Amino acid sequence: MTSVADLTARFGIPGRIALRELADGFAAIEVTNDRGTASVALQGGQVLTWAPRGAEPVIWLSRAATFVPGKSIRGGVPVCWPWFGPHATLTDYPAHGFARTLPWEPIAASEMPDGRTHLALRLIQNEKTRSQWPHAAQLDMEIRVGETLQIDLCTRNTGAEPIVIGEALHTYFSISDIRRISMQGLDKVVYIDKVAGGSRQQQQGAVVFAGETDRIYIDTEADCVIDDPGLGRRIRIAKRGSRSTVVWNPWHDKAARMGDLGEDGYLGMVCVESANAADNLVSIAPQQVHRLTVEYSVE
Ligand code: TA6
Repeated sequence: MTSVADLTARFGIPGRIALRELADGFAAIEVTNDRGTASVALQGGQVLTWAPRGAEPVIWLSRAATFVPGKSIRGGVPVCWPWFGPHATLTDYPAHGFARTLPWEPIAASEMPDGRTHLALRLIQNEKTRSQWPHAAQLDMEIRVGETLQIDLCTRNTGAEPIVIGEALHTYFSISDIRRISMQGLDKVVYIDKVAGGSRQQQQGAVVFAGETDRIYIDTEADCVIDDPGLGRRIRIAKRGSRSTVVWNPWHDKAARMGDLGEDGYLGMVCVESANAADNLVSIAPQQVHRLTVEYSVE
């Protein structure tokens, strides 16, 4: 593991890009510019926080989140790759793949002419990941921090055979109260309802929340917009290269069993995940790159 001092020497810009140790063996990149602030954990390449300059945080991080190497962090933007959800056949493999619990290495950090900050990180794979997923692929992420947040997740097939992946940017958004928000963008879209035994339903109108919600909306490339009257704002979730949108809130009972979501933490968050899951797995030809892009903005 490269030291914070070495990383600071390579990527730090005083007062703008800093490397910080969040906990023993757990480092993060902290970005400040005139348009916004963000932080990214090297484990999982996981965005932890983002706020446009002068605005309330848009990305939610649990007050009970723990920073333990190898354990996923509750909140931010966990990267689900190279599968989404439970492994298709092997129940002892980690849910949502291994990308979010492994170290990533920073490969670039710079300030852009338009005032945003650009970061690039690469997943460091190892024998364990190759044993769990014996395919030749490279996973890079680009993050652009400003008054919007743009994340590109790039899978390059570096082998000679096609590969198939499931993936998601499993983003936790900060809201006033899950019982008071609604979300536009998925009207008439078919979804797999994981709270109703995986049955397939069709969305009617806006998505509203009155209990545990865990849905994979399929064959949709639409923007979603979270309407939050409590905070007097709308969060737009735009995406490219993603045909699934996952919507999740654990509600009270499941949250209480999770331990790292905080007392009533579920009330202040909603996951809207830009994904390729279920019917929408992605096949990548040899030497080709698949890019999943999201851009979050506040209206
Ligand atoms: O994206 C929704 C979901 O698959 C839920 O079923 C729930 O498991 C959630 O992800 C969180 O998963 P995690 O492994 O981070 O606790």
